[in-house]
Amino acid sequence: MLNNDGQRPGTHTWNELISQGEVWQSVLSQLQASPVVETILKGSAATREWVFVGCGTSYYLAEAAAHSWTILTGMPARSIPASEILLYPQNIQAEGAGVQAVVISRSGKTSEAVRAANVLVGKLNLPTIGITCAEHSALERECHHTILLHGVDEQSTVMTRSFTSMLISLQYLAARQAGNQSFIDQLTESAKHTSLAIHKVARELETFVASHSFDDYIFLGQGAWHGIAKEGALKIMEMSCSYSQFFHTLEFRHGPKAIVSERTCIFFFLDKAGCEAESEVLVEMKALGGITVAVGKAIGAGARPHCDLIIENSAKLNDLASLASCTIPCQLLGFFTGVKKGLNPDEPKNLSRVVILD
Ligand code: F1P
Repeated sequence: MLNNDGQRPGTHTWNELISQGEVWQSVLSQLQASPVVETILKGSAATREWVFVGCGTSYYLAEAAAHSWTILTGMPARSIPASEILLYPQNIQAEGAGVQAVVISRSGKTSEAVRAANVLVGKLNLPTIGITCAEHSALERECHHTILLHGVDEQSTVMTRSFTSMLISLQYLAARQAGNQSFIDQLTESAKHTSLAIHKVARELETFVASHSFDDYIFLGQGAWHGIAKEGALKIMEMSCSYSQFFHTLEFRHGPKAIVSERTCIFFFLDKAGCEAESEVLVEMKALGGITVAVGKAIGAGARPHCDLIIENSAKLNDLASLASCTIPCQLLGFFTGVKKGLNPDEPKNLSRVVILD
């Protein structure tokens, strides 16, 4: 079936999604040669706390970036939806020196993100960095410095490679702040590994979607992976108009597991620190009849027999360097589910590429 421009449904989204490994390699090269990155690093020597801000996918990115930042630098970091800064600026508690704001926006045009940057700079007098994939943006005009990623932006409404590229960019910045060249090397390795592995993962997800039908989707993650769980849930909603939710993995036992059935798809992001406790939840949910997907590197022998699908990251990489790649199976699940339902991921229902408010 072809859509009105003679292309298969989701062509733009597919091409952007499947290009992530190559694009990440280009992004890391851009960052290594970026004068803006050097200026930011020089200017943040006295920074004691980082605040990451965004909307939608970019807010979930902010959450994953904040966790990554604390793990890599040891500094406090938090994520805030842009709307909270607009509605409750007094709650940001950012008085005093040493707080650095980072506003994340693929388009650089989202009204709430641009307005939040204006409040951070003007009202709260905070040094504010932007990161975006679009040139000459309103966000860039509001921020003191802006990291602009070339060759990343999408034609599609749904964010895929822009999410993962801006995430690894912020992880790169954190690693540079911490003088952790080994982690930067791991990011480069993750990009190369993803280029080689992404088509195999795509085939596995296509087969999985073709052989199952679900009423609802659950994404479970702890720590930095909770932001990935939120993004996974959003991809399914955006690309396939399916009902999905996210929880901290261990929180799922405290009531929400009531919905688990044979028609519930449950994604578990298993990281080294939490895998033992998270795997116990996986075994329990399988026993309740749920269909379980394990994503990560720490899928232990105890969990494996209870997984309906396992997507394993490269054994050579540490967990955090694989954080972005954990998003890809969710993007693929949303894409193939949307196409299976006769939808066109390039034209998601009800959505606009950028939310512009009057
Ligand atoms: C943020 C956003 C996306 C969403 C849709 C509308 O965009 O809310 O998360 O998927 O594309 O815009 P941006 O501020 O990152 O451009």
